[in-house]
Amino acid sequence: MKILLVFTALMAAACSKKPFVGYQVLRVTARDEEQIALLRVLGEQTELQLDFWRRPSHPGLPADLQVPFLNLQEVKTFLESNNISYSVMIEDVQKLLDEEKKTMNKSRRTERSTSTFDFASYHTIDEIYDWLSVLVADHPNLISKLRIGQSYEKRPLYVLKFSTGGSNRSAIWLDTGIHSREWITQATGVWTANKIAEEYGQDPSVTAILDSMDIFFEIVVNPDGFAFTHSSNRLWRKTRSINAGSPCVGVDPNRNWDAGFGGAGSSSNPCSETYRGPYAHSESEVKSIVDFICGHGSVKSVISIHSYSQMLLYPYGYKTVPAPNHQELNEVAKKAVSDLAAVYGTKYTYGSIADTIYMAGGTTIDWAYDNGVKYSFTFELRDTGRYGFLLPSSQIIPTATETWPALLDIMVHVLEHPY
Ligand code: 0X9
Ligand code: ZN
Repeated sequence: MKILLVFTALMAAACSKKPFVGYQVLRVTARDEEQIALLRVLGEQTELQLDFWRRPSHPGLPADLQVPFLNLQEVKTFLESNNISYSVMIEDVQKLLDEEKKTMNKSRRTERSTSTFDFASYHTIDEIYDWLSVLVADHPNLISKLRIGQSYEKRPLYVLKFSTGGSNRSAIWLDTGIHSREWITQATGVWTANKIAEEYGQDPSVTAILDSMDIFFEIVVNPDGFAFTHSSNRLWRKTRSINAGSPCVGVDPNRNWDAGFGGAGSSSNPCSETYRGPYAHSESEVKSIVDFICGHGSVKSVISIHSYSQMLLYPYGYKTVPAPNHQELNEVAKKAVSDLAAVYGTKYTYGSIADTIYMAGGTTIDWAYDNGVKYSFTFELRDTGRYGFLLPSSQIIPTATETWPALLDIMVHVLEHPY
């Protein structure tokens, strides 16, 4: 194993990609608050280079922990000596990365010969950005592309605008890819944008929505992080901004919003995966959306799409008190997850962020909600951890297909409840 490890590590280093040979993802289930506290302390040992794919929250709810090969023994011994139960969810992260690469190359070969976009495959930022132009060119009367700002590394931040006219109509905001490694979300974004375009004038709900409202859709919210997941580290989550005085790069863009900024579930340590940033809206990727939504003035719904865990969530994440229209949000979520499950039987849980997953300060939908957007939701797409962030591309179309009726339920509710 060790020789293979060194060999593959050298190979990967030659292509300047972070190798994950022998890295495992452990599913860890804490039985009480004391064990949860122990897991949190474990996660803070920077020298162990651990990465919670899913953070510990409530006793009995599993946390998923990625551990480098060289620290596996130490971590497993720690868990065993504290009687914390765990199982191995992913035996070798690199194996899944190799599979993913192989499938992508195969699709790229066929695409080159057919010049069509393969919705069933993962794509680079250049491929997605090129496709945005194609989509706009194919639907000039429905779709336009806005540039709402630029990323830290100066990539354009593009938003698709679906509109059938009017002036400053009420609007629905959708976003995918704020966490760059959640590849199923950008892929679902592409499929969904195409679906909206195809269904206008066909599906009565889509037609009714777009006959009176606009939809704005930012598919690659974190383009620097996304480019980095392709070039260097497939499991990069944060932005790519340089942190003054720290060797660690990036801010968690889902802790950077001005709603409970710096509160529970976020970190002040630039080396943490949940680093909130030096101040609220420090990240241009976040600030550009803030300015756009505030400048627009009539955004009635924000739907922000993440993975994984199969959940549909609503505010709050930074506090445990129920949102004023909690009951209404709960009913919408209930119908949405039931219509989602009706497609292939995929089960989602739903509720407020704080109740359902964990406390998190500075998230997108809490900011939207506190700024007057009554219908703020966030999805955690497939799966529940078998593949986690490395969901095979064979699941892109099924995931997007089942998510569609849930999205429509929310959008129809917004249409039918003007405010
Ligand atoms: O920690 C997060 O930011 C979210 N989980 S993720 O694995 N996608 O990073 C949970 C926070 C609340 N959920 C959403 N805003 N989707
Ligand atoms: Zn996320």
